[in-house]
Amino acid sequence: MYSTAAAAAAASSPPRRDFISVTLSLEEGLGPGSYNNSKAWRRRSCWRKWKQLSRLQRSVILFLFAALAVCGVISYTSMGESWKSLVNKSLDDQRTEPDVPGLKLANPAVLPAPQKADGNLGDYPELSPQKPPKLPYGRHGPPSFQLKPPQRNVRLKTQHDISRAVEGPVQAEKEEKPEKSVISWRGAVIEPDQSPEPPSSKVKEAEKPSSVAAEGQKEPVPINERQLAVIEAFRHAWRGYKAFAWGHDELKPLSKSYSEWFGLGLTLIDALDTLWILGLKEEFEEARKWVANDLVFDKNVDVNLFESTIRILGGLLSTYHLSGDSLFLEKAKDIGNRLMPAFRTPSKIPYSDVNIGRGTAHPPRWTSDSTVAEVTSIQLEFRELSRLTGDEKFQRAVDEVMKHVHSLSGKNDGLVPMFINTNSGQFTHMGVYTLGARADSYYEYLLKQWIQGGKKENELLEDYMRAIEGVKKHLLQRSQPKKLTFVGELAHGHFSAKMDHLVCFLPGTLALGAHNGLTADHMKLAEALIETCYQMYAQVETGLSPEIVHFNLHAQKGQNDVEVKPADRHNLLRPETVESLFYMYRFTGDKKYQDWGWKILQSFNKYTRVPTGGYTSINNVQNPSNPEPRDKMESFFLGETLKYLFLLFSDDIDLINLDKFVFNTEAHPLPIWVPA
Ligand code: DMJ
Repeated sequence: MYSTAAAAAAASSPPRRDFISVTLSLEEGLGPGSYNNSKAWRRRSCWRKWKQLSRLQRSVILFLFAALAVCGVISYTSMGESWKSLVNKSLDDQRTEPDVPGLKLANPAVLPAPQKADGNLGDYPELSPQKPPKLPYGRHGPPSFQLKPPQRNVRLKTQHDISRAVEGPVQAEKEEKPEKSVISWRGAVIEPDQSPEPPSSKVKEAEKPSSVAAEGQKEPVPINERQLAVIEAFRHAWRGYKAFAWGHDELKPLSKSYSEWFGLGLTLIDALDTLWILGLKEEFEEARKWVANDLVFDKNVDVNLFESTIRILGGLLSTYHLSGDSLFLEKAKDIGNRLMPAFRTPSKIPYSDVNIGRGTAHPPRWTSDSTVAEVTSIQLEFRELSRLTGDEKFQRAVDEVMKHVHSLSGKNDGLVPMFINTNSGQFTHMGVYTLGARADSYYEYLLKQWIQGGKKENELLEDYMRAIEGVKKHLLQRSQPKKLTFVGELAHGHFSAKMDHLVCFLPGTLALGAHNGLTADHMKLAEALIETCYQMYAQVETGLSPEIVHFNLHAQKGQNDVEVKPADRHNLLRPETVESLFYMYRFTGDKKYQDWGWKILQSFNKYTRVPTGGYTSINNVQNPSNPEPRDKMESFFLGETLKYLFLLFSDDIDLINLDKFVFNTEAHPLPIWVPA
């Protein structure tokens, strides 16, 4: 049934205007007594009415429907876009303005140098800032990290974005009224005194790395030929270690055996994060298995507190950060706890040795002194362990050492003697000042702790700045004939033109300080010193540096700047020069530093490589026809030397970004704490 109005309309069939069909429907629906709203009736009725329309009317209606549908789709899409941009905007508002430092001048060097977040969030896994711990490090607290797993096997020949550590967005620090200022490398006036309070040693809540994230989206950075050469060298060294020394401390590549120092698989642990950074997945997995199944610290063995901290604790912590694998944190906690008895001394200055099975500690047999560098170069690791575990005792113990040393008399313009007594807490063997063995990493850790803690611990910075002034005043000299700037030693007022290879950490540290906003002079000095360190290789017959050199202060015909004494002409495959080359290249982009590193690698390959696997220390860098192999590959060759070479040859500043990581003195990268 349908209404009379509809019938009339159908009968006359005049050309209709578009609205007619609507009118019909209304009449139908509202017609008294004619109401039938069954589905079938409605379908029939509509169909009839449709049929009654002219072709033109139908076309117009269809056109209108089509137009409506198109409008609907368009407005839906644009709403989606504006919704997305709204959401993005609000996310952007929450995060720091992206600012990736360029390779050449990576940081404009203004204090407080911001802890830069990479601008391209797409590079990283989802950023998930973590809950800031309560008051562990002063007002700002430690940073949150999100870290990537190795995402390639090296065979792919890409750097991908393995080991690129990511922290949550970082807020630029608040500007505060300067009290003291320093002129930065780039000429800006900087303000080191960011916080009136030193960080609290109270750690109440544990900090964890973020879970391992998904594949990164950034274009992989291809591995270049030089990096491949480092990987090849590493594999060669690893092959020897695996075949003849697996699970032992050091490889003896000539005798195809091993030596033990602590009996804790030192080389394997030292090499874990290098394996990760080089992208050697299979080897990493194998090594991980050994750590999981065979690494046991419950052993009646004496270990050196410093060496086991920088190599084992440092290596485990950095591997934990890079891989996100809690196995490494568990092991780090275990060794950290076992090292704590070292601090039970009358002065709280730790003993040099700890029995990690018995929980006892003692100084060396012949003295109750500890080495200054040793007791002041365990801080980065113990502080990080506190941050991760929430257990304040680790940080408290090492902070106390630093505070104590800060307040001690007996320094010479910031330069420290080499020994400190564990009973009295006083410096001993006064009057000898060096940046070499027994003092070196004291200076390195002053700066690095300051960086690690977010540049707030002013005493550390003050001590560092004062010490560098002390170096300039007492230890810097120039050699003849090439006028190389070098760091000598001072013994009871007498200058000695002797420089350990160990001192070659200094250019890198100075450059790192300049990058973090310290004075421009430091960068200039770094440039001069790295030239000298390179000459310690270049002026020697094998192209490898001896352990110690003496510089000529007076020009003599036909003489080099560098002199080597018979007792000092060994080379232990040490890292310090390539370490500094890495920093210099990162901060200046000057390719000469890569070229120098390349020459050094070639010399290592020529004179220290053992054909059956591994590399060896040598006794005589001055005799290319017989460098006298020593039959020992130190763990730091894999932990440091090859790692720094690999990083030196990389143009990817995110491959261990120096605004996010600080390397411990064994080249294990630890996160920089970022204000929460
Ligand atoms: C490493 O164990 C560390 O770099 C330490 O700071 C100094 N000695 C060796 C490398 O030379």
